[in-house]
Amino acid sequence: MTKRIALITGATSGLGRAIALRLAKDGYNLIITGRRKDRLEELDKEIGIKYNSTVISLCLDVRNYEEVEKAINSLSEDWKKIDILVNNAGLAVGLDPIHQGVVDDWERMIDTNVKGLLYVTRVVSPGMVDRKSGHIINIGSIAGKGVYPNGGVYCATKHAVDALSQGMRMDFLPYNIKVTQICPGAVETEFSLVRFKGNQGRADQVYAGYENLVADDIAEAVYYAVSQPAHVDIQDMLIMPTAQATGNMFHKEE
Ligand code: NDP
Ligand code: 8X3
Repeated sequence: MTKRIALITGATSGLGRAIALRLAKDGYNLIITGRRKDRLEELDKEIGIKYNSTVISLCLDVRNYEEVEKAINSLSEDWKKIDILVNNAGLAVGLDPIHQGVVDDWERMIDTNVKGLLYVTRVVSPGMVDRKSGHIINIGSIAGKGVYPNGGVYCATKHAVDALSQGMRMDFLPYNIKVTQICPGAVETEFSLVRFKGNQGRADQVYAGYENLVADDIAEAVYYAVSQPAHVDIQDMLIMPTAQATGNMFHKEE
């Protein structure tokens, strides 16, 4: 039997990297993407050492439709038969009230989390429709289920992921394509370092005083979703640290 193929966006760090390793362990061949070429090369090497899985790296920025289309269309016909698309690439930039918001931060979040997800899906999904087979996993967030102060724009992008996941489920219904949204609470990755523009002290504070999730927790959830029988679609998963109730309500030990 030929191996199944999974394309993971944002595989150079955090959740995407952990998901790539988890799916490689399960025998998938992988297309890993991200902007940092050195990180893609490292991951490709690590997977080659640990698992019997073939990897193709596509260095791309999901905000650039032409780049996304060209990279995916450059794949051989066999590699274009993507079984699983994990729309993971995303980020928060800044934590400011709207009246003090940095417009460039807003553009980066909206362009990456909403338009980037759409661009990749637009290029990959027609093949799934033709084959009447496929599984799209969108990484949403607790920020797509509620809103917290100063995070309005990031939360809006993740609410958009929630809406797009529902819309995709409707549009792809006749084509036997599963759509799963996985919504994590706080996971310690490079997420907060990116949000606070390299301020390690502020990033560390996000994860201090309680037990946060780790990327492997979410990778296991992805594995669970893709391992279900053909008739089962896990539509939505909200996965939180035990010590986190909402986007901004934590029980922290002082
Ligand atoms: P990381 O910062 O560790 O990883 C983000 C990944 O996204 C990197 O691989 C990065 O790759 C990629 N990425 C960012 N911008 C682009 C772009 N323009 N083009 C291509 N790739 C891009 O954060 P996480 O792993 O935590 O984040 C992954 C997803 O999980 C995001 O969608 C985030 O919103 C979501 N999430 C995270 C939570 C958390 O607490 N950590 C909780 C809930 C959801 P590169 O820089 O190489 O391009
Ligand atoms: C990332 C988690 O709590 O910053 O989506 O919204 S949070």
